Amino acid sequence: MRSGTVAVIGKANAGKSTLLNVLVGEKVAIVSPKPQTTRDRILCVLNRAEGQIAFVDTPGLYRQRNALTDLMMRTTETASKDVDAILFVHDGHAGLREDDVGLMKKYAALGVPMLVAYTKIDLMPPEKILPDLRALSAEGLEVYPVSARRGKNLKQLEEGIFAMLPEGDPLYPEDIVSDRSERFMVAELMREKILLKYDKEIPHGVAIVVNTFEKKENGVYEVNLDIVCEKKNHKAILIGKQGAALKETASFARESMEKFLGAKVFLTVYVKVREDWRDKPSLMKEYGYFEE
Ligand SMILES: Nc1nc2c(ncn2[C@@H]2O[C@H](COP(=O)(O)OP(=O)(O)OP(=O)(O)O)[C@@H](O)[C@H]2O)c(=O)[nH]1
Ligand SMILES: [Mg+2]
Repeated sequence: MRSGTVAVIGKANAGKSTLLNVLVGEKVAIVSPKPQTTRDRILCVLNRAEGQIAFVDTPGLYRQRNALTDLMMRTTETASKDVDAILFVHDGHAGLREDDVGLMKKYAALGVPMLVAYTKIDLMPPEKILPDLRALSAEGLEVYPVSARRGKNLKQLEEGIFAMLPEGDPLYPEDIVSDRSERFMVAELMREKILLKYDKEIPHGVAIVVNTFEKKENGVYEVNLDIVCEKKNHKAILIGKQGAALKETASFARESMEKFLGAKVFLTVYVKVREDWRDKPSLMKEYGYFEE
């Protein structure tokens, strides 16, 4: 058997979390069309007859802009160390630039085996894909063209990853899919719906604080959470006219939580303002963003 840990690295919005959700067959990380969706490292585990892959999803590589993104980049740097292999995810549809290749080579030089998942090929005509694959191979990179959305070439990718891992027994119990709690996922699902529903800086300036997460005797989950935003005018937009926007977003989130938990959810949500919390380490810590 082979087993080991694999850091999943790539630019923001490349499709890392989507690929992991599809590979492990469960929603372990939220996904959105906006960059900077993932803020924490998330461990998720894939068990096969060949062995076990423990993936570490990471925040996408992104220009630093505040204390939060700075912490996110450090999280990714740390996650790329002390692993058995790196899976570099590249969004093929976004094009292949010199700095993309530079970034791949930087991680390939870290001294652990690496392969490139060239993803979103479902959005591309084959004549666009082939030259990129050739260019990457010419740089000495091992590359797999895949589509998480269409489930294309994932088996080959998996085999490629197993081939990089050392012989050994599984590192994690086989019934564990992710190291994150239900409470964490519920907060993340709320954040995911905010990423999908609101524009510009609003979702990036949101943190979720879960005040209550409790399963009642009748099987219903009682969830009470705060949406913390960083500006007064963001609060007004989040709530909307007579609370309509918030009501819609919360009900969208509740449906997702119910699907995830497999039970009814009674959700109450409040919006709070904490001016520029993303630049205040003490508030960041309060909201769960700190160095482990
Ligand atoms: N068409 C298509 N879209 C994809 C595919 N994989 C991901 N996407 C979309 O790409 C967007 C970004 O996906 P994520 O999985 O959130 O990307 P990420 O790399 O985790 O992003 P960060 O967490 O922000 O770094 C979402 O809108 C996904 O639906 C794919 O294989 N095909
Ligand atoms: Mg992600």
